[in-house]
Amino acid sequence: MSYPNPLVPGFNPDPSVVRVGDDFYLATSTFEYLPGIPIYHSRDFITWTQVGNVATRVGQLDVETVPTAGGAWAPTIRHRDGLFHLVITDAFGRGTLHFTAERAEGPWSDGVVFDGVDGIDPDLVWDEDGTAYLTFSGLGVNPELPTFMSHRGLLQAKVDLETGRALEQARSIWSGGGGQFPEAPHLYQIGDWWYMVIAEGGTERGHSVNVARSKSPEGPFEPAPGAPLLTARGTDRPIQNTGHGDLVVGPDGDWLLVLLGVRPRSMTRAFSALGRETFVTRVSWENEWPVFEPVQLTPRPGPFEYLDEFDGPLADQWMAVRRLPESIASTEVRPGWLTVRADGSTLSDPIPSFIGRRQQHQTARCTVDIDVAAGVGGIAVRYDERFHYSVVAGAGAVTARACIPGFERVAVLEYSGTELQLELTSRRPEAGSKFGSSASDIVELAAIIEGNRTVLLEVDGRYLSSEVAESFTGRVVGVVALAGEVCVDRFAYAGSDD
Ligand code: 6LW
Repeated sequence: MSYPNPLVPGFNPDPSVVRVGDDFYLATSTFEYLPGIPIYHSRDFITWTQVGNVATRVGQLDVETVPTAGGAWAPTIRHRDGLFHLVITDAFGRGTLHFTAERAEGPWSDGVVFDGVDGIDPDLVWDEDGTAYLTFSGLGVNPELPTFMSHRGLLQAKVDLETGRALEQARSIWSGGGGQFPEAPHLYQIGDWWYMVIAEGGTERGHSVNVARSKSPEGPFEPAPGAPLLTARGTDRPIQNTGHGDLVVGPDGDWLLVLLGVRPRSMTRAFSALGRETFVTRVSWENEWPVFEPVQLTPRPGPFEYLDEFDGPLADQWMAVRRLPESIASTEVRPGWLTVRADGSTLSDPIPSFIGRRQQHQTARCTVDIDVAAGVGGIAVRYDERFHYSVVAGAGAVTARACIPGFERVAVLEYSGTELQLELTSRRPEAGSKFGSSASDIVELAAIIEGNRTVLLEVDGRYLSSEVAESFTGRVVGVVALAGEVCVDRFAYAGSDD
């Protein structure tokens, strides 16, 4: 059987997966976005449906003030005695956290902060006696500690999950194979061994998977021969930056590794518009060591479409930045419409009046049918507060704006009506394009007024890519409000990877 790759497309890095009977649940990182930490469900490992989010309430994550690229980093999802457990670092926020839920769909608990755990990328595992071990990367992300931004390899402490207290001083258990940032540990008891799968080489082109094993969860750990065991570095594979994996036994009984990667367009200098996505690869065993197949590109056949008409509560896929979507958006104020309220912010602010969903395909067209009688707003694609493109209407004009740090391009079309369609398209650069051969995509910002389509701006997409923008996230496309209130009747998305 072959599985689709990307497995979960769009901004879905640091995947962790758990099998419960015949069901699989997968969680990914969301950084400064809320709701945080989506949970995807599958039975066949092919179709993945988002069934909820872990952080749906104020206070579960402290992302209101986190810097760009801070927030929810690198979950581990596990299941034991009828309870789901998810550990994660809220980087520059609450710290390393433990959430539980009876159903993966939620509700999830408020989260307990691990006391005495100074690092990122926590993994949770239990030994035969039920002792819980938290294994993590010793990268200090607490500015109040002297270890801030230092790296102390892979650390481990026994923990009390009730109180979140570390039961011992964290011990060093491995420093990896010499690559930058040994991180993302996951521990498993398989046969006679405890295996530790880690990432190293940094989450960019140097990324890789390494493994060590021991007879005890505490070590000593013996590194696998022939590291790195999986990497795309220096290759022309279409999926790059592969690493940060989690093992699971798939539906057919074979071992699989879910991991992150990017899909850059172009050659050595290449840009990945969608950010870090979730992929899968097969695992076999030789001499009691895992052997990972290179990650193959097998996108699902397109086109992929959805239409949100806002006839009920906001779908789980909608996210806002450093706040919950319901703090600015409602489908009840005007039933059947999405109303987004402005608060004086713009897309260049850390907390914009914006809610959006992941761009999941390398070619994508998004449109909103919008009513701007009571405000100014429109459609936007955001990587972070420094990198965003938008087209908004209201107050007598349609305005397209492309912002990257220190540069802003604006195009204005006079328009005094109130109902129109705004469109944002990401398309493959055609041969001989004025943007050159290494653009990730070309982004078009357009208005459709009474059937007439006007392209206001056409810009190089590479600035909103994983290689250029500062965040660890990916593209999020949605609705922005700049003044008053704007109402959206339909949000339509059509994407393809052809
Ligand atoms: C993640 C860590 C990493 O926690 O990026 O570069 C962080 N390394 O593994 C965010 O995805």
